[in-house]
Amino acid sequence: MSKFKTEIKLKGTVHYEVRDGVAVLTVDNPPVNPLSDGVRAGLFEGIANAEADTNVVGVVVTGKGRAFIAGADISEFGGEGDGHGLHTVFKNLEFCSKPVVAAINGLALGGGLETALCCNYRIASPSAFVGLPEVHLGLLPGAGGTQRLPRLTGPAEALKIMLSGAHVPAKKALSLGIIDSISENIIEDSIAFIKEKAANTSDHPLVRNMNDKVIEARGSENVLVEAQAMAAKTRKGQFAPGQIIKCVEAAINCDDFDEGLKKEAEYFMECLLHPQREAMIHIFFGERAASKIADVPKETPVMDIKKAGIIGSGTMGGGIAMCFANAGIPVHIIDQDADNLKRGMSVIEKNYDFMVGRGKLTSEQKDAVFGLISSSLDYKDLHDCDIAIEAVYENLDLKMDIFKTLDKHVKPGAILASNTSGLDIDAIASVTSRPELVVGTHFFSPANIMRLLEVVRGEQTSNETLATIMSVGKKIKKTAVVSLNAPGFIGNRMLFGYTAQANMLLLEGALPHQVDQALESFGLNMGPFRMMDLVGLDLGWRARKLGGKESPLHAKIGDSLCDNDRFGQKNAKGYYNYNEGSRAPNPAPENEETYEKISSENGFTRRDISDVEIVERCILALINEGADILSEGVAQKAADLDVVYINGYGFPIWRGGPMHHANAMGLDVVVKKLEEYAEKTGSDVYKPSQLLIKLANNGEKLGDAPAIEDRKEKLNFAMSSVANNF
Ligand code: 3H9
Repeated sequence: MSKFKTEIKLKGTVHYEVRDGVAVLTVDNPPVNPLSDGVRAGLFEGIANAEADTNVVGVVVTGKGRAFIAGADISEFGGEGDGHGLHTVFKNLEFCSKPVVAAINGLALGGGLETALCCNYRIASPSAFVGLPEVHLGLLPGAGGTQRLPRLTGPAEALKIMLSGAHVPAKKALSLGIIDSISENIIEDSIAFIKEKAANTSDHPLVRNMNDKVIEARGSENVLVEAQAMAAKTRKGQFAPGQIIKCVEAAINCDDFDEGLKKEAEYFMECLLHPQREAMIHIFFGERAASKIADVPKETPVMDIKKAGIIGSGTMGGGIAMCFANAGIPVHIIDQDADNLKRGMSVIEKNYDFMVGRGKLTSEQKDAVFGLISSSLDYKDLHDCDIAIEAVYENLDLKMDIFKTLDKHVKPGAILASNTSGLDIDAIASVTSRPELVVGTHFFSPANIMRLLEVVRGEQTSNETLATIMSVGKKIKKTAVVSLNAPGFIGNRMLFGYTAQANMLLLEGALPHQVDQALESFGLNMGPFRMMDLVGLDLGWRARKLGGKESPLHAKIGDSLCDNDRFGQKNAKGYYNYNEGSRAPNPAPENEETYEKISSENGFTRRDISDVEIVERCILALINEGADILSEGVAQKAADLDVVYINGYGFPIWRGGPMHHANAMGLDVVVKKLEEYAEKTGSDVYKPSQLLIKLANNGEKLGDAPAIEDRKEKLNFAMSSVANNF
């Protein structure tokens, strides 16, 4: 094999080899072969070489390793030039005078599938996946994908693929006409195939000329209307989906293929320049960076987790067990109560049955995955687990008792994890003989669905334990983010200020549905009052009653609703009313008397509050608390907070998370607005974080946590600025 020599250091390369009269171009840009500058240059030269070599009759394009090509190089977007040369490369590939087959050995995504669509033929290995996932990045397939895919699958299927961003398995891709065949022996078969084609025909198909399916869709609006409905439902607030639909409209209606390509390029550029693109790519890299811990070396050994144990068969325990089983890891659940355990196991089975009903699993797959979950009432049965995760309700004494018992029964060297949303991991670790193996794993409910996993690093948690948990997180398909051990960790601590402000707005004169609508229009999945109703208003109320504590100002209305037996969705009445079996909120005008009474008892004259004020006050509370979390070093970097908020709390991905949103607003503007609200409300919540002031003064942005010596104070659980609120 020979490598192209280039003078400037380019990223990635393409190996060129002639085998049996066929030029084999192998993209090599680990780990997933994006179309970086070196790959584009390599493809360009490779095609030119194949054209020039009279011994070559055809070309195979393939990828080295697990991917064919994972798309354009995302790190190049927003830099200088956007993938210079890609269109030229594709043109040369498409109009190569020798037939070309894409040997899709693995993932062919975005520009990767678009490469394959420029080839005359496509053969995939059985484990390959294809897809156009650009929508996840605020983009559209901008290298011909929106024009070529509809010509193969028909516009309706192409729109589904592009709007969902789904990875389509080879078998389905074959049935949709995206690929021509599947082969176990992909390189050899592709070489033989293209040789045979070169020998027997000069008429090699080009996707651009396959017009039947787009012409068939002409004159009917149905396909586009359905796509718009799908986008409105699944991608609320996003810019790219509408652009994708406009591209497919062009594919359907333009007689000239190149005219459609021109429109695609125009709509692509609008996406590229749109702030949503920057926000979504920030999250793409933020999610990947979150799993890398600055002071844990890359080469830290990772333990082999072959079996997991779960303590507690409630909603959380069951959901966590499903995550492990879904990843093929056997899991044993224990509970102290036989009825609870029976109920828990039957809920898990029902969840799997539901998936079978929806066609997401076959019954054989269900049997296999459910078969990985065993259960019993005895701690001793956890003896051979490599990790035991406690998932009982939030009570420090109870958790400490459980950890003492786990320490006795679970084999030495195994990790002991607590699924806590805010309790002190160091206190829990202190009762064991292995504090270095104790870690917090805060899953979000429903744990089998929600992607976020907050990993809580105790004072003594070892690097090996952390590295193992981050790797397990990836295996069970979670986005793991590390938090230091501090009250509320990252997510719930930020949430605290946000919901407290929503409650203050209620005291000052807003109504729950107004606050919810304003924040949902901003892009949140669910407004704070709907969320509080879902979680249950009685949790804090009960804790305060037990502790004989008075309601803090922001909790007075919620506590009063609880005094009147309004606990939220669980008993069909809270800030809203609910019909039996429905989660849809209905207005509760009967609450208004309570709001007025409590406002006036606490010296508030209720006033009209604008939607702008609602959004600013709630989101600024998030941002300001986030900046404190960062300045204390609880999170490693601002992007971690964004990843937490998007994956665990329904913050819109297209705004890039609260900290990215702050950077986009400009930190000087953020500080000014905080000062205005501090003055207007008299609340400390809006006293700008020192970190924000410093960064704003220096014209900088929120990024990595400050160096330890610059942090506000040496962190410990009790000293953290919000310790008293939890
Ligand atoms: C596009 O194609 C636009 C065109 O239509 C038009 C252009 C004009 N570029 O996720 P992982 C890195 S837009 C650069 O941990 P996995 C990633 O950052 C693109 N880098 O592995 C990570 O780096 P690090 C359309 C990329 O196995 C490493 O590779 N394509 C790219 O869990 C491993 O990634 C997409 O949207 C890239 N395209 O998942 C696909 N892809 O190790 C985006 C990955 O330093 N990629 N990296 O942290 C993915 O969805 C997943 O990475 C993939 C592998 C499924 C491929």
